[in-house]
Amino acid sequence: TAADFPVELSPGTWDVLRGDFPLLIDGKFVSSASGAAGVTHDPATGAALADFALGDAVDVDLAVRAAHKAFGGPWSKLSHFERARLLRKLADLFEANTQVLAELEVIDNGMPMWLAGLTARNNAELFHYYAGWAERIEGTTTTPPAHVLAAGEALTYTLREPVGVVGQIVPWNVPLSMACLKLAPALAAGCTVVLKPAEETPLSAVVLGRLIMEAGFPEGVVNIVNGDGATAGAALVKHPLVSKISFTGSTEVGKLIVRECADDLKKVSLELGGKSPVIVFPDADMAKAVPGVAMATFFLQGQNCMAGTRIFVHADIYDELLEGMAAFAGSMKIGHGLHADTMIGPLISAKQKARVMSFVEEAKAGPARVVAGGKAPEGPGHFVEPTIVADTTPDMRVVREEIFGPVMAVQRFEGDDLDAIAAMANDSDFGLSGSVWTQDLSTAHKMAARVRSGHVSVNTHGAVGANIPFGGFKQSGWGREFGREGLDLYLETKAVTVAL
Ligand code: TXE
Repeated sequence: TAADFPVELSPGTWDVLRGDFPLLIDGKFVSSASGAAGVTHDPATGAALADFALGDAVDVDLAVRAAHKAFGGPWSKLSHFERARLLRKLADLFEANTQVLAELEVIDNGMPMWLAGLTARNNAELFHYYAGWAERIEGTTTTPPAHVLAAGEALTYTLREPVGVVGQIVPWNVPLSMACLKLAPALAAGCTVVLKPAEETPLSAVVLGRLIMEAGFPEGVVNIVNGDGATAGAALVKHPLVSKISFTGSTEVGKLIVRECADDLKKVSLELGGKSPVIVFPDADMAKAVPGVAMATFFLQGQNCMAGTRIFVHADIYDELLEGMAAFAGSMKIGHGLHADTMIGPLISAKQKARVMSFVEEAKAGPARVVAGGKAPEGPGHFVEPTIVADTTPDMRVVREEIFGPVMAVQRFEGDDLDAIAAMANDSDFGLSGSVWTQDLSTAHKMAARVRSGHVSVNTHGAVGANIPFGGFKQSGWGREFGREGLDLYLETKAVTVAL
């Protein structure tokens, strides 16, 4: 009811909330075969939001078979241009439904409204962007070596063909964006999809499914099965008719998926955890570095794979930066994401809050110092204060492990040996993102080259978008999403040689 929310939801959101949250299989919105349903909650209040159909292996099998049939059906007869037109129609529908999609993300995931609005608009842009790539999928021509076929007597060309049925498994931290950034390139490439959203955040994917059908995608091209990871997710990974798995989530489950996919050598792309370095040099513009570095960690409550959580600060500015960031963290408004001025929303669950607080309590025991935050306001919402742990050392758990919460670990460095600084920053199993803060052009580019991560920012952190390839070095993943490389994940190259 309206009393469950601190701010009035738009009528469109109420229409969605008062409806059903079914599965989308073969173009139809259906209950799960078992009749099972899950309940999703607002992480800011604990209030139950909606029941949703909870799929399992039976539903996944139906969805995969529908996707397989569609792959060989009318979908494969559409030209690249027709696929692009459908993607553009979907982008327009996203734009028309931005408010509803943003509100659903806020109440199901907890993110602040300003961020949900931004991601809803980014998703529309993403569909436009990959519509452009759909129109530009093209191969090359060449001739085979003369000792294979005589010069002038042969021709080789390449075809770029869709991989097939793709299983896409996404997490709860930015639910709709994760789904869209996987769907858009797969559809542009001509694949068909079974999407499994995270069980914590099932709502926006159901609206996404309705918009996909409204845009006119043929039935079975996109199937959406909400369900648990260990049942629906695992069944999708194992299904023999699935040609590729694209996964975003924990490193642990990523490794499990790789092992499962080894059996039938499915293609796999992975976007996993991070523990990204932020390196602040003594000449950094402090007015920008203070909020910029703080937000590198606290953006999305730190439930962000790109989060910059290992902060290396030169001794000359260590105290000044710490003081500035502590004041910034203390000023961040914590609350329900629907409030316009909320900067820090709740974490996704009580479990995640407990996990994050275990790192904070360990840090409080010393020898590091907690200089901001460090507390979790009493429930029912899963809030944790933005927390800064200073004087950390490389071996501490708070420095080594992905926390996925608003907890920053700060270390001091001295000198100007860029190789030594890079070695410190690269001392991690992960390599997803990172940033360098300096006004010296040479330092900036030299450090960008030395940091072993898929994305490095200078004087900002984690600025990604539809056209910027994104993915991990080391244990942060396989492959790059976004940009042209994001499309390549869903295409096979076939060479055709013709003896003339
Ligand atoms: O992830 P899981 P969880 C990290 C972050 C977080 C931790 C745990 O550190 O604290 O992971 O989060 C599905 N077969 N990231 O437990 O379990 C699951 O249903 C197939 C980083 O939520 O990996 C969901 O859809 N699928 C990250 C998705 O995997 C399975 C984002 C992610 O859940 C499965 C999220 C299985 N056996 C967490 N088990 C990032 N890179 O952004 C689970 N799933």
